[in-house]
Amino acid sequence: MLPRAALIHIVIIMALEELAEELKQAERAALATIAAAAGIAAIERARPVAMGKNSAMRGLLKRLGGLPAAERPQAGQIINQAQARVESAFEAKLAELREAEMARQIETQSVDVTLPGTHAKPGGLHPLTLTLIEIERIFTSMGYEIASGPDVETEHNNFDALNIKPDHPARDMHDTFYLDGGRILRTHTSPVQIRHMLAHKPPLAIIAPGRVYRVDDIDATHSPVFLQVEGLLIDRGVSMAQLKGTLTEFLHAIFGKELATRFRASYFPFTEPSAEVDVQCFVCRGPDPDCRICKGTGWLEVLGSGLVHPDVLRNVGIDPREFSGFAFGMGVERITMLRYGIPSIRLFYENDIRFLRQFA
Ligand code: 2U9
Repeated sequence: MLPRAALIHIVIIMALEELAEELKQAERAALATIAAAAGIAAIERARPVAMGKNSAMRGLLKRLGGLPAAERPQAGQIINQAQARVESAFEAKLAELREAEMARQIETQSVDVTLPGTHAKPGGLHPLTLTLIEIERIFTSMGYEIASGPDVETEHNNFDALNIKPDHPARDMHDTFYLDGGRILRTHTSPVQIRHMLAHKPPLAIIAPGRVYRVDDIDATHSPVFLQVEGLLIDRGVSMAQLKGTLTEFLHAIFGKELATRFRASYFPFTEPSAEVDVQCFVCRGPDPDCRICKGTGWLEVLGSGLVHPDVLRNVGIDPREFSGFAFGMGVERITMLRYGIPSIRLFYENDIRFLRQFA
């Protein structure tokens, strides 16, 4: 009979040998799995098997507790060394497979640098912008400056200062967008001229292009938002003669010299006398009772104008005995429709590329 101590010793040696044998097998199996992986997907699938929490090697580490304390450090070290060999084999194989994959991609995927590129079509300016630029060019060439102001205005600047009385139909809720705090969306760009006259002494000559707002249902010729250009010239001795000369010059520049123009008496609260301006119908060029463009009149209305009302001058501190002036206004959509033969105002806002391309 062996002494008890010797027996224990033998049991320990056997346990160690068994562990060593299992470790060898686990390492061999892990290395074989790694070596057999034929692609990146396969090696990634081998990762938990070779070195995951539930791998055979990790299982051996858990069994260290069954060994006497004196044997544990050495046994642990042996297992860790084996695990390190497996991990470095794994990383080497992964790098090798990645390199192979990259080489395969370089081999099979090629860029044909001689192929034509994708062609970016150049854009163009919107027809309203084209007309606006042309109007601005004509008036600046005559010495006018371009002025601007806010879209949100006071009732005073938009109405009172312009001699539009509180009972005037344009003040009606149906025409004007009223905002909180007594403000409104300007219904014309005239308040820009009011602001300009308050800030500058005459003589002055400005045009005021900008967006204006009116409560209106949309149809072929109406929109609740549209563009206006208004003009104002104040000096000593300004009469209807200068107004007529200036606007005739403008209309010849924008519609062509061959079309006749005419001035018709009219009424606006802010001008006196007032005149509306027509150009000869560019379609029928004369009274053709069947013409649908001018409705048989032979004329197309394009501008409103007049001599600035003395009360309007007084409202901004200009003495009407010393200075007089003329003013005019036009709708940019209307001018653009006539220039290009565009049948509906809606086309300007729909952004249909087939429409817009024709102006590029
Ligand atoms: C001041 C004094 C007078 C501007 C004017 C018109 C006549 C006119 C319309 C044309 C078509 C508006 O877009 S439209 O609906 N405008 O008929 N506008 S005189 O008169 C002014 C402006 C400012 C200080």
